[in-house]
Amino acid sequence: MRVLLINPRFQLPIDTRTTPHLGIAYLAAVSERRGDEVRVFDLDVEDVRLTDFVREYQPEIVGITSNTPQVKQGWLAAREIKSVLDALIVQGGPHVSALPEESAARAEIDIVARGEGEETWIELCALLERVKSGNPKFTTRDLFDPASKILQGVLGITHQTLDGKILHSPERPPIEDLDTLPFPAYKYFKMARYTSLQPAIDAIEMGKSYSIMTSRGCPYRCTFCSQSVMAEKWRARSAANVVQEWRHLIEDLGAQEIGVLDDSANINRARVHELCDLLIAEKLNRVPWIPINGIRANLADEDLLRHMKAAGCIRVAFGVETGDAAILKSIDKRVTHDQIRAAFKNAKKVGLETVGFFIIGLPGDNEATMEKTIRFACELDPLVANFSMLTPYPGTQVWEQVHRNGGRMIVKDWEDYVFFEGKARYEIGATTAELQERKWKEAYRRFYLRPHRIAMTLARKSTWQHFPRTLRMALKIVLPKKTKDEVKAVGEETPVVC
Ligand code: B12
Ligand code: SF4
Repeated sequence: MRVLLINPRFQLPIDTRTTPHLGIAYLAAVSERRGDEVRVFDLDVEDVRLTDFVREYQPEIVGITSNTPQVKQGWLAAREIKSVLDALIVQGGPHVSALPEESAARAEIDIVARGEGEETWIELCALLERVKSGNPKFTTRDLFDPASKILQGVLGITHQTLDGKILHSPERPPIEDLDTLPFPAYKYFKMARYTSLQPAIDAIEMGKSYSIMTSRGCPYRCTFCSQSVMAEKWRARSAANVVQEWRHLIEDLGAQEIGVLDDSANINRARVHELCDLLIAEKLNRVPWIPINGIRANLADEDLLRHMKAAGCIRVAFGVETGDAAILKSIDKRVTHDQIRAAFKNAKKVGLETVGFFIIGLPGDNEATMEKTIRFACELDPLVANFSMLTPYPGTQVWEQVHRNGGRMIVKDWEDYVFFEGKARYEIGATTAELQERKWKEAYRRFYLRPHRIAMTLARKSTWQHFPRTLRMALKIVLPKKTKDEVKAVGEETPVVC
């Protein structure tokens, strides 16, 4: 089977980084293992037209990934492909998992794959191959004839039949043993065209950066987090399997920094200790790594952090979210401010750099609670404080709150569901757009323009090594807010947020 996997175009207006898409890399790997011919087309880095590529390659099945800001570009890519040939188009990813009917109802999308995708994807590839093989006159329409039972039994999909009915098959259970998955197939990506995931490397500009995911899922259900559209069950790869991939990234692919993408890597501390032991024993701790999305503060004790540091980790992030105890409770973060204080203190004590993620504009936020968030950020004083204005994503509890309790979305276009700076995305009650925008700006100014922070920034080697970026960051803090279009034009950068 000729398989094509697409990452639709979507460069963040605030961010010029591009990284290979791990979900696509996994789908490529399972297709390769099935014996398919595979191509990856990442519209963020390609310089040929999609239609030209498709005309030449003639894919039989196309998989398109989509988070919320990408979904419209995903539909556009699908339309372009359908204008050239009749390939089966499958759309997957967080956005369509939250709103499967929206995509399934579109003429250019044949099937929506909900949730974790590897098993659904290879099942669809195998099914298509089987149906096509005995039938030279096959068209993709044949699959959607209401009388045909071809798609029956494929778990985790949504599609529209020819008579206009949208059908959802039952959920697919999450993959139990993640060690059975092949390693992500980066060989299908034009690696030289990607930037580093985040500037973890002090000495090498645009060093080679790779990602790894050592566990999937999250047992927590924070009300603002899109993790809720994916499997709740937390599953981890064995330390040995992770280290094997780690070695492959460093020794075969030349990784100079590694981003650990787990939602909550430290749910099982014993596993992290085991992983650290192996990284040290196998001398893989020479390459810096960062758990970029943060680890759980309530599970980050001094011992664990010290071990992580010895194993090559250079920086840890914690989702702090708010300085107000009642809001912290209301977002179901299941952590206390004292646990967060202890985590930052311990991380600094063992010599790790720290990042704090803070949210301005959670439901219930007002001037006083936002003030507490800014003060708490200053008290914790991480190396990087990242303040984002809340974006309610479909499928999250805050999305429901906004739509049920008289909130108002300010952004209307899926493409605007990004953390572009300076503009509130929604308002509800006392959490007005004006207040969010004012306090967000104030948060950055007050955090970074304290005298010891200015001195610290000037003293850091990386400030001067990445001077253009540092300057852009500094301007973000001191200049008046830009419109979205102006931000898009500038291509400003921000610390990692996801
Ligand atoms: C790393 C990461 C980033 C990185 C890199 C993105 C990249 N190129 O991969 C950076 C920092 C750049 C980033 C940016 C953003 N991110 Co981000 N990011 C992540 C993170 C932490 C890991 C992604 C990942 O690799 N997952 C592992 C792989 C295996 O999973 P996957 O990609 O989802 O793919 C699986 C399934 O979704 C499915 N699947 C996906 N596509 C397809 C296609 C087909 C055909 C099939 C069959 C199946 C399928 O199968 C795959 C394998 O199981 C996720 C959280 C998470 N746990 O996934 C958030 C997450 C994807 N990000 C999110 C968001 C909101 C963003 C931003 C919009 C934030 C912003 N700054 O404004 C931007 C958008 C950037 C963009 N260009 O589109 C949300 C998405 C919510 C939504 N409704 O779309 C998530 C879910 C975080 C969260 N919990 O809220 N992100
Ligand atoms: S914010 Fe973190 S801990 Fe909370 S649900 Fe999302 S991934 Fe899990």
